[in-house]
Amino acid sequence: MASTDIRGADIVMRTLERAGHHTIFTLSGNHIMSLFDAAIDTRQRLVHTRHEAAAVHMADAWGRLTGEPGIAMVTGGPGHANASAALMTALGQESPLVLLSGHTETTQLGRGGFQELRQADVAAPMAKASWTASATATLGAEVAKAIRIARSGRPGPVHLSLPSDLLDATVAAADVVWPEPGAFAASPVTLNDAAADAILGIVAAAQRPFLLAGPAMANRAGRDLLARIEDATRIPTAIMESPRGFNDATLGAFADAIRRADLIVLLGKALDFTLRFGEPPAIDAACRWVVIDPEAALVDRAVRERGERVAFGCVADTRPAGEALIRRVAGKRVSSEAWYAEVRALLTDRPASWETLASKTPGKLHPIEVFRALKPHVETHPDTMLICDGGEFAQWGQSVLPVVPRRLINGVGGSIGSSLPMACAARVIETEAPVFVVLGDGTFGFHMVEFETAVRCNLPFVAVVGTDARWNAEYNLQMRDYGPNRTFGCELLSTRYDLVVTALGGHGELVQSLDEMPGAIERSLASGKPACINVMIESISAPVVRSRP
Ligand SMILES: Cc1ncc(C[n+]2csc(CCOP(=O)(O)OP(=O)(O)O)c2C)c(N)n1
Ligand SMILES: [Mg+2]
Repeated sequence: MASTDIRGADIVMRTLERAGHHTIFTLSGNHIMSLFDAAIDTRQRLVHTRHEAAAVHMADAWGRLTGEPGIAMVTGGPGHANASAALMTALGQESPLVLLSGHTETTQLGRGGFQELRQADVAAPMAKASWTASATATLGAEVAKAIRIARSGRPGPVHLSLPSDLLDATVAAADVVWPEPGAFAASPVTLNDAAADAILGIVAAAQRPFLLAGPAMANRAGRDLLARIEDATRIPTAIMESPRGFNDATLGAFADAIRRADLIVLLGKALDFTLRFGEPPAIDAACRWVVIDPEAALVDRAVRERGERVAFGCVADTRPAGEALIRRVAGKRVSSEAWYAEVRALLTDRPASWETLASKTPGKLHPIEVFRALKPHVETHPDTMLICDGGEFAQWGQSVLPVVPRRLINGVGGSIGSSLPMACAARVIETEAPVFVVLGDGTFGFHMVEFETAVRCNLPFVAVVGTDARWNAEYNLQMRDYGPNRTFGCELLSTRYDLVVTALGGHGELVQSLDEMPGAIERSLASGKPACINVMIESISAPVVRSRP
């Protein structure tokens, strides 16, 4: 090897470094050991996990919290298949990430190569783009392209497979196609002044406009932008990021607000099942729509669904479009203060009867009691991270705990189980403020061994598990749809998850009465370790809020 030659794996690592990516969530495997070797010579931090899906969930959390694509790196075949499962959550939550998967050598393709799999095809339906690199010299350019696509338009996951022979091969340094700095950057599509003025004119003509944003806005920058849109226009806004749609416990009596709207502005929010496809009676048949979306296909879809009710549709990226609306409204009043106040009251509405809810079962807490105890700790620090995951228990959390700017939920993809890996990534990003996870006992099982990752990498967080010994969300579906005599296959054990965490080197607490909660939280935070507070709870269905009569 001439001294001016460079190995494919080094091209990949140096490219990530050039792009400012210094943290990689990974799990080792034959096809990517050259990348591990190359990482030694760069400033890359490898956070290595216990399951490839966990690595992708960590990259997903990174993408949502930083706005920059998280990087996951896994081996080929089964490693890639494990990892791919987690892409759906990132796709649903519009989270930018790049999954780099090792891959059978190109010389073995079609010959029954080791762990040979059509990897790009596996990931394709769950990614914005998915392909296999084709040459060593252009590996850097391909990585840059993956990063650029992940951040462009509607953010999301991108997959790139890296055949191991291309990573091992060397090429003359002069032949390497290094990406220009601009190759990593997205080119935002802005909303022009004429379009912004037209939209504001339509809003001004409406009596009860309502602006809805999608998951990509469920972060500090997005929430800040929506608050500024509300200040400037007085159009009420909401982020729809839950598969429960109108019944998202965070949004209070949302169903009663949206039903009254005569104009809905979709700012990067897909018209989909969460909006009941915009159909009556959930939404007024006469309601008009404005659709601003980064993807032409989604504007077209909305027009197909709502026909001539779509008063205006255009392709633009969400954030620049929001900024354009603020700039162009320039102090003019386009929405009524009374309607704004009415919607805000509905969204923050919680039944008065909740104040007196309490456990009726000795040895168990009502979910609301758990979150009342946790609430002051979530509110203490302005940078607190809160991650909610699972079925009924977490829904109580989402309705009682404040929507802190850095809150993650599993999201529109409707998958449970990502929260423990996400807490690890959250702690990599945030070294001071508390990181809390609230999750069900069934959900806890998906990735509980990531507590070992958290202990090993010194990533403390506090996970509050509601143990009702049941997949309660599904049990509730059985009760509703098939009747109390037809519940089946949803029972679990009251497992000592706190002892599991202790065995993995973390801090464990068992809580069976309300008075044990404050001490358990305080000791968990003070332990400085990844902690699990295992709370025995009554099995209670999730709250659904409707406005009071
Ligand atoms: C990956 C995945 N598998 C299964 C489901 C279906 N599912 C949704 S909620 C739920 C039950 C969750 O149980 P648990 O975490 O114990 O919370 P609980 O409802 O009991 O509070 C299940 C099985 C899902 N959404 N995602
Ligand atoms: Mg449960």
